[in-house]
Amino acid sequence: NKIYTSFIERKAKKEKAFAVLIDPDKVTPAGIIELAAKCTAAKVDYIFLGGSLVISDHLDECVQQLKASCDIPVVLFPGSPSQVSKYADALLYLSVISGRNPELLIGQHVVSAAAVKKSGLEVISTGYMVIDGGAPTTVSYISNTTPIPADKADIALCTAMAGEMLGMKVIYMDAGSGAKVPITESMINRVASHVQAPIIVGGGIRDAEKAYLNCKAGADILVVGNAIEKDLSLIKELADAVHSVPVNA
Ligand code: 1GP
Repeated sequence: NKIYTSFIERKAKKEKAFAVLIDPDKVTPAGIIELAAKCTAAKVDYIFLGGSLVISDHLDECVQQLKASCDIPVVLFPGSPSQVSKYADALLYLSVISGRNPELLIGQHVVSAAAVKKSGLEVISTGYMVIDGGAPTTVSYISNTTPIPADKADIALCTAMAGEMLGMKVIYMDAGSGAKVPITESMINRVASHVQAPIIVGGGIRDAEKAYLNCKAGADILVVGNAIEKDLSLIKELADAVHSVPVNA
């Protein structure tokens, strides 16, 4: 349980972590090498790999190439049960607890359980909560679920608490990739103040200031994908911002 243990150890020390999200459909082999070098230089803590629509079939190669190019742990963040690669370090085993789509709560897990088990991957049970990001995102459309309204912090809190009491080890609050409006600090703070599990936050974060504020509000792991695809120099800026959050915040 190396990766989950690292989440817990960091949280205990109140050290914030920065994760770069890579969509396997949007990277080339040369791009991976460049990205891995930039992530290493910026001291990125985790690389998350996945997307709502993975069309290509080179997930294994993508993971292997990342592993060959850097020492940063690669964590699968699958948009569908087919996004499993035994070469990764861990798998976020997502149940979409913000929604009421039984397929994404348990159905697809049953179908893919044997394959996931066989992969030997470290499996991290994750309560995945989609929060309204101001406009429909790919995740809200594809998951066929209604996101939690952005101003209903109590619904987010009770959803996260229920997930934690059901045994989920991590809570992922996501406004969806490319969200117009990222999750508010007040919602993050509300959830963080009553939930012990590490909290991952992502969706629509585009600058260092928002990254910093989200971590200060209670995010333990901050994820950025879209903005980095557009501007690789943001990797260092964002990582520095996340790592600069004081441990007594
Ligand atoms: C999406 O939380 C991630 O699932 C990251 O979102 O691509 O908008 O940074 P962005």
